[in-house]
Amino acid sequence: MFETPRVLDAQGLLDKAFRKASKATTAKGRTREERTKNLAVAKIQAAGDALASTLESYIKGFPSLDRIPPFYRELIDVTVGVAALHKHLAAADWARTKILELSRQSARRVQAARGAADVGSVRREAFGRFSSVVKQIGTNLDALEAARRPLKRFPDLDPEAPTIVVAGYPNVGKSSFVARVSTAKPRIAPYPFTTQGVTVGHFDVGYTRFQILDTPGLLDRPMDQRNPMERQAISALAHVAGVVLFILDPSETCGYPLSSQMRLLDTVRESFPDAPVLVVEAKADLARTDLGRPAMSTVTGSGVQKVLDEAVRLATRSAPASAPRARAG
Ligand SMILES: Nc1nc2c(ncn2[C@@H]2O[C@H](COP(=O)(O)OP(=O)(O)OP(=O)(O)O)[C@@H](O)[C@H]2O)c(=O)[nH]1
Ligand SMILES: [Mg+2]
Repeated sequence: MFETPRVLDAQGLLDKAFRKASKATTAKGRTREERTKNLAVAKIQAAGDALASTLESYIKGFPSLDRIPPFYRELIDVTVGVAALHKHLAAADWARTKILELSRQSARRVQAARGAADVGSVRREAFGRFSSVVKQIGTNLDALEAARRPLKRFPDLDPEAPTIVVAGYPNVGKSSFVARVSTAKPRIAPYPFTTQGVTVGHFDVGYTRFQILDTPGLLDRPMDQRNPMERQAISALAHVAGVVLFILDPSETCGYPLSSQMRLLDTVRESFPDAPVLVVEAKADLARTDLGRPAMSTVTGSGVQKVLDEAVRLATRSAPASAPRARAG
């Protein structure tokens, strides 16, 4: 979703800047001294500008924290941490300003220097100060590089599109359903916590594009004990769900009793009273409760279309008769 450029570490950033500086090999001037000074200034500026512009590209590459939609803000909070990201970006900006200031100062000192040796030592000192500023933000640069990866994986959501959020216990068949009805190609595996973050798939009904969000499995436990993966699922439920498709696994082959799954369902209903919740039973080829809930099997395909149609109807909130019919893939 967010295309942030790769963030170099302190040494990588300095190498890049000093390489730029070493490319300046001649400078104009009437006298030999003028040429020596102008060349030193050119090298300092080349390094300083390279550092400042690279840092600026990092800062601009991250989403602006006060303008992003709540869902992304919360995703950042559960993955990287909004406060932490803010701190690291502020450090990068501090270094950028400091380097430009040092660059201007050093250029003035070069002009005031007397003799080639003096010019050389001013230039070396400028490079030394650049290094020390960049090294001071070394840990911030590393943190930004680490922050970039989860940001890149964030789902690309259309805020206008009707949205189905698929939720439930781990290993109940959420991804299997999403894979069956949409463009998404989530990983499916016979163990819990296969899905590690929120991903999005699409399908069309007539001319309407629907979004379907696959989420990591949720356990029935208090919010403060939830791991970052579960919190991603919760933020999807809180901020983007037009309808929640809650999947139960009555076969319990997911590894969790149905009673725990039902308790989670109660919590979801209480926590998100505004979103309609469609409760369905998965793995109907293995077991079902006969409690009148829609049942489906993503293995045989039975019931999948019906579940999707009902989710589409709730997501668009239109009358059943006029609801467009979805096509299960
Ligand atoms: N028999 C049967 N197995 C199913 C069905 N749907 C899913 N499975 C199996 O259940 C296991 C879990 O499926 P996933 O789709 O990965 O489940 P999930 O809910 O996305 O799991 P997490 O991402 O770990 O929360 C896999 O081994 C699937 O093949 C079904 O309808 N019938
Ligand atoms: Mg999954």
